Amino acid sequence: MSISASDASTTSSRPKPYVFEIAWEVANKVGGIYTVIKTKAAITSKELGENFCLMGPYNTGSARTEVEFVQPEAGVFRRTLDAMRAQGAVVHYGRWLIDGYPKVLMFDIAASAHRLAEWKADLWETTRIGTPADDRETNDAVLFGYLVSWFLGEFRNQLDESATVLAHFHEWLVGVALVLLRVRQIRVATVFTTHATLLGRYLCAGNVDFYNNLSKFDVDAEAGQRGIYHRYCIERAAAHSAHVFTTVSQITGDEAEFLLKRRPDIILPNGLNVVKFSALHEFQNLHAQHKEKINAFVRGHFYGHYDFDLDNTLYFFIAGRYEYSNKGADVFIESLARLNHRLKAAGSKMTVVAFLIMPAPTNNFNVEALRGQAVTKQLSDSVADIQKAVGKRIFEAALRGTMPDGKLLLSEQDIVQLKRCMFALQNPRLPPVVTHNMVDDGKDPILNHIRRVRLFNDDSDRVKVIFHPEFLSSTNPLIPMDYEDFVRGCHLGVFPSYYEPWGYTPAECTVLGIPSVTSNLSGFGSFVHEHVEDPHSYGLYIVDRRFKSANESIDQLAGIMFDFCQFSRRQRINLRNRCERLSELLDWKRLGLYYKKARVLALKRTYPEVYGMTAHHDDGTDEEDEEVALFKVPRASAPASPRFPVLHLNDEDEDDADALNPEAFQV
Ligand code: G6P
Ligand code: 1S3
Repeated sequence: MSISASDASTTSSRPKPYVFEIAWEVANKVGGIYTVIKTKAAITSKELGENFCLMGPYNTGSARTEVEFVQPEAGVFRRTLDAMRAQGAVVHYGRWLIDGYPKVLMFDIAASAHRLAEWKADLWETTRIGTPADDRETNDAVLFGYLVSWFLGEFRNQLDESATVLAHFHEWLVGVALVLLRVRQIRVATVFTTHATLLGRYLCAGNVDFYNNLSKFDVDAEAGQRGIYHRYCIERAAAHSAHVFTTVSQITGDEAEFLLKRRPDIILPNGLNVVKFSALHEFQNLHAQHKEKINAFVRGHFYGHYDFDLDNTLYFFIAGRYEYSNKGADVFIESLARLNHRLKAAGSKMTVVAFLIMPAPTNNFNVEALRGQAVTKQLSDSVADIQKAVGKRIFEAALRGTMPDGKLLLSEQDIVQLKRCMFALQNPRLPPVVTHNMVDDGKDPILNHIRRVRLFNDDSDRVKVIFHPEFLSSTNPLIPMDYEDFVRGCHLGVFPSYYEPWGYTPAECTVLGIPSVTSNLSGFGSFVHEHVEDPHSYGLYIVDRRFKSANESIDQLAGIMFDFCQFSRRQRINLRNRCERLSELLDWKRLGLYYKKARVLALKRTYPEVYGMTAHHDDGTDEEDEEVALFKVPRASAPASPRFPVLHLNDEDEDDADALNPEAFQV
């Protein structure tokens, strides 16, 4: 079976619905939901055209730079906005400047703040969801919810009966509007996607054996103890009110079933907007180019201790929201310590520089980190000057027909200048493990872990660590690179998450052709396990954090990294080629079909007279479930097989099957 065009949300006989997608992260980068919305916009715009519109809060600087605000043309959008504006609501309309150029509506929460008490009272009266006075985030969620439901109610009124409208809500923060639509019986089909559950995130971060106790939690009590009962109520009400409830992975689906008490109707895996190069060597060249930029940073950072060979150095990294244990930073650091020990014991010539990129409160860059870059730059500038002077001397001598005397090429002044630079490069202190001054250095979990395992960047260490507590950007004075370029320049992304509904970071590595480690507790890891026959052969390693003890998982990860260090350059190049080939699996062109399915189901449940009734099977599944494709990518190096008609992975590159023995890194 394959995903077929027949499950599109519209056929020629059905009207094209108006589709709204609502999220806090529309034109507002906070985390992974921004990536979902932004990367998916192109295919959804292509499918729905002018009937597609995104909605988010207008409370960020980013909206002002990402959105081109205009007045809507005459029509239903204009009429709805006019009606709302006449009553004092401030709603901005425009186009989000991303692929697909979608319509966007941004609701000014602050401009309606005077109605907070009135709306909170109404929420209590109509839904019995009580919200405390001092929770700013919830207050904003209520204001936004009332504005969005107001808009959708008005929009519906402006249309004639035969028109259909669907609203797709992402995460609890925008859930209030969904609940209100149902309470007010406004005829709009609704989909709710939870990208993580509130309780799941809190419980996991708190040292709980989460997955073995999922069915046993007293959810109300747990939410109450954490002071999030009201938020939990909004989330649970939205999940239950939606015509179609979805999560981003099976593992979060299980979590939702126990914590929100509703099983998702459909799983919507997260995709990416995959841009393929016409020739494979192009992305390999990019790796080399960007690695050179990381090399430049490393030379500076390790000044005075730069006694390792960059040709035998590998760059590993973890990146993401700073959730120390949820994102697996704890397991990563512990495994690095074991890797260090194993590399030393094996007398390895390889050096690993491990980056941790997770934003935390800081007071800017630390002097030591800046000094390293400054003295290295000074040396490089001086060498460039001397080079010019020496060149001139050689030229002059040759012009006069004499061979330049090698000993006289460097003037006394050059030698003094060089010596001054070299003295400045002496560094009695070890290279810093963190690039910034942390606001709470003594309590920072990553720093404390680094201290505990004593990974202090000693000369004898084969594993060096650099904690960069700020997201990367090309304007950064230390590592002037955007995140994507940094990933391209690295060798291995390491994301051994404990709580990770999806996990974009390893998926992004795959699309960029960089091998990575994920865990079987991440939605992405489970997705790969289900759809790829031998993920290791594609440079996608899955650490078992579900059925192994923490100690065993750490050992497993240290083993994966150790084996990776044994690869030759040729093998790494092959692995990158294979990895990049998997990107097709993650393309929205494929995964966007699950979104269509969710919409079809919601439309059928809301407008059965237009879209037909849904047949419910005895096992609770709907007829649409049959249309979902089951495809499996064969093990790398096997020829493309007719058994897998959906995904065609041809071995048409220069991949040398024998050069890479997957058994070499079997764990
Ligand atoms: C790319 C480039 C090669 C380069 C290699 C380095 O494949 O095309 O020219 O030698 O990267 O790979 P490495 O894994 O050693 O960083
Ligand atoms: C969530 O963001 P997070 O990093 O807080 O949503 C992302 C998009 O669905 C998902 O990739 C991630 O696992 C979740 O945790």
